[in-house]
Amino acid sequence: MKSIFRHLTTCLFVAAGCITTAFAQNPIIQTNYTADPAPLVYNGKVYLYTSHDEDNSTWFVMNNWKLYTTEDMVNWTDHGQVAGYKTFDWSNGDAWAIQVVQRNGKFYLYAPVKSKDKHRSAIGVAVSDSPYGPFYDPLGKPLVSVSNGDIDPTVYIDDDGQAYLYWGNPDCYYAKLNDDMISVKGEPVPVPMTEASFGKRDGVANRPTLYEEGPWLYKRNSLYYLIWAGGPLPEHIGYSTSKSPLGPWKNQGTLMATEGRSFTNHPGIADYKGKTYFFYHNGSLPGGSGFNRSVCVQEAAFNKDGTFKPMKMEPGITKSLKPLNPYEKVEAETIAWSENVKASQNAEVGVFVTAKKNGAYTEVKSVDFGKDGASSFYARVGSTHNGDVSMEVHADGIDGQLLGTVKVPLTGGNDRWAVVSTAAQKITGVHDIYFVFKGKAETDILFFDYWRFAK
Ligand code: FUB
Repeated sequence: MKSIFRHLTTCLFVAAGCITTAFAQNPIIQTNYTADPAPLVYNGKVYLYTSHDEDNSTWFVMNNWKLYTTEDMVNWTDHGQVAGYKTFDWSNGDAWAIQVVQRNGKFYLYAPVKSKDKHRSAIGVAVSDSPYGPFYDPLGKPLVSVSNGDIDPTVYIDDDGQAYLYWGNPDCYYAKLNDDMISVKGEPVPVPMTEASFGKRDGVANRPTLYEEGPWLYKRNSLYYLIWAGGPLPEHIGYSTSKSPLGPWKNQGTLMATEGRSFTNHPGIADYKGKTYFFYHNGSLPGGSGFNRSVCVQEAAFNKDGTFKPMKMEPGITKSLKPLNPYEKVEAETIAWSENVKASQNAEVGVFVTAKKNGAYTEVKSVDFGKDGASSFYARVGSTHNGDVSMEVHADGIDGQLLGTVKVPLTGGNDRWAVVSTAAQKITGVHDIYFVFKGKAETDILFFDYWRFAK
């Protein structure tokens, strides 16, 4: 039996016009509210950087950026916070939509944050030797600062090595980046806001076109795409194409119409293992709204002339691209789907998950036990409750075959952990695995850091 929430999620998508029998994988992160997805493909892995909407927000309360990775497009590993507005000494808030790009083994994080001096957003750049951070600010000041609308930077490095930075709301600007990626060539250039480039909007003097914000620059088969969030609110996703990264841009209409319980949307796109994936956000988690958003992904498809086939918000990707090995340590925060589980991090173990209530669970897809199967199961867990706290391991559903149950001891906090184990029921081949958390306490039933099976 699948849970009510999961059925509801699927029904939302059905109500939105997509009839499907597949169970939802969207939104792909359920353990925190995330927005403004910015994928980066590097060394065979998708690195997905996101904004982070604080719980119960009634405004864009966003302090840091999070990183999730996958190699199979269904199980996402939470790497916690990789940077925040405090990365920039000159900022005092508003960690809004970022993009990270890689050049010559260094990672450049372009970020709009509020400038203490200007009392408005400006765009900074932070650098790291690793996609996981830590990122530092090499400039100690904004990279660009031209207007009140300096948000939503996107960077594309063209085949000839020239990097382009686009950003802005309601005006859109571009600048060429120097090879150092932390300085611009010349002055930023405003993109002409014409009907031919971005469609027509009536009645708003400073927004004559549909372009609102959130540009994402992308190239495919020599065609450049500027994908953007379009107005009026609630936003849709529109896009424009050009034969040059500097335009002129040709409006190509709507890529994704308005839907999904958030008045903003924000595009990100990545080519991975022969497919093109389109990332966006909506408010589809429980408690979701325009300020409590969640990132989603689905495959993009193109017409022969290079235009996108328009998309609706769909349940997402259900088929894993690569089986997961249960005989190596797997982080508890590697998750395909979960309910009533939050992810957090501390100095002791890094990122871990907390089961918020009895019956909370996480699911990991396509776990390959091989021909022989496992004989035992190990997990690092902890709890602040005495007695009757346990974690059940099921195959193929929260009520599927019970592979084992581990008792979770009172360790006294999420900075104190115990490795527990149990004999495992034999299972062979590929299965979806569910960790179901049981306990009588009202909240914070248990903490879970990692797991593995042994043969
Ligand atoms: O996340 C804050 C703002 O909302 C972003 O800058 C916009 O693109 C919209 O998603």
